Amino acid sequence: MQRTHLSRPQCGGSALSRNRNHTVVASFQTCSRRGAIKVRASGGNSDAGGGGGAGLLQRLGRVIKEKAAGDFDRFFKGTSKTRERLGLVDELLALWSLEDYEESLEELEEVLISADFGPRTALKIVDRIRDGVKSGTVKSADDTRAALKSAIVELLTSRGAAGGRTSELRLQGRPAAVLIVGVNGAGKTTTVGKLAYKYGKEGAKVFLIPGDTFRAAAAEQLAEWGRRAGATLGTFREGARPQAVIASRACKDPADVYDLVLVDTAGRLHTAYKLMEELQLCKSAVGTALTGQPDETLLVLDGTTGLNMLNQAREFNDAVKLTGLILTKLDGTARGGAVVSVVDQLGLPVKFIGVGETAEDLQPFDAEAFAEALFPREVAVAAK
Ligand SMILES: Nc1nc2c(ncn2[C@@H]2O[C@H](COP(=O)(O)OP(=O)(O)OP(=O)(O)O)[C@@H](O)[C@H]2O)c(=O)[nH]1
Ligand SMILES: [Mg+2]
Repeated sequence: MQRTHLSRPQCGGSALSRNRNHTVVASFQTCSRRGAIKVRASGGNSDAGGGGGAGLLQRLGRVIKEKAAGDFDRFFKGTSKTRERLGLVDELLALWSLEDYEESLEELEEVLISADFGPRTALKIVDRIRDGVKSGTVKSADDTRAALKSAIVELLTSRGAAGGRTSELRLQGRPAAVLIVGVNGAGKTTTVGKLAYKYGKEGAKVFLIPGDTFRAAAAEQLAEWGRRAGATLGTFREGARPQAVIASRACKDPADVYDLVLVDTAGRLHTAYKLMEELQLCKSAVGTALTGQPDETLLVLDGTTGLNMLNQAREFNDAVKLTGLILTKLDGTARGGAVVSVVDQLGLPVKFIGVGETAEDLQPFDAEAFAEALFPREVAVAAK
């Protein structure tokens, strides 16, 4: 089937201008086989659902209140790369008509694929919208946008035994144990530190196991996080193997007094067989040192990675059977669309998102806020 590719560099550009209300207006110019169009969305003081459109800041404020998701501004920014590409969705919706919805859905599928959703997940989303059109629930561009968001929320919340709307960790053991895994530089140690801070603040006594014995600076980095979070750090001999460190007595002792044991591990390529085998030993060692399996085995994914995170998740899941994901660096030029694909295809829930480098920059994952951030109703910048 012949497909028409929409891409911003070929088809248009954006411009900012001021309207009579001194509101800065973002307008995107696009071309398509249906002719050139101009999608114009202005920020004002009236509600987004009305013609004038609420200012971006107002809308953000509303979502912050509704979701209490912390610093939504950074979360919003965090989907920037994906959102940049999804800007084309606005253009598509401006052209939406029931008569040629098939064409629009094909283009929508292309846009979703280009925004890192991956072909299978993009197809699934579009199929759900098509079902809505056929059953008469999706008639207009607004309905389509709503169906798009709810398809994404559904994919993010309904898959997997551990799915559901809560991002809380399931911590039942005493102490509960959480194993943190991921590729190099994904943000594992930082996330361990943030988790230690979060649970410490909630009253838990937290013990940190430095399972990264490769990098000389790794234990010191974890020790620094331990100081910040008020957590205790396990000790180890230089050159020790990580599984031995995890299983060692130094780490066993805490079982009596600590509520939560967080195990940091060294970064490893998901394709490095030997290192993945070692990770399996680390997981068994948690069982030996503490009580059975870790309560959670969490994969830390760098949010700027794009669809390659699906391969990473698949390999780590095969090796150590993950229970959830933590998506980091959403404050940067993240490509959040890919995570929808990971959740959809592996049935793993996103537990937390990282939105910065400080101890407090960890937020519970909120699927609805995420979908809202991907598809804001309009593109506008309120005047100062
Ligand atoms: N902006 C931003 N930076 C982050 C976030 N999480 C981690 N980082 C940064 O990413 C870099 C790598 O973080 P680490 O925690 O050391 O990553 P790691 O996975 O432990 O790395 P290795 O142990 O070397 O595999 C550091 O500079 C962190 O400050 C985040 O949510 N936002
Ligand atoms: Mg590390």
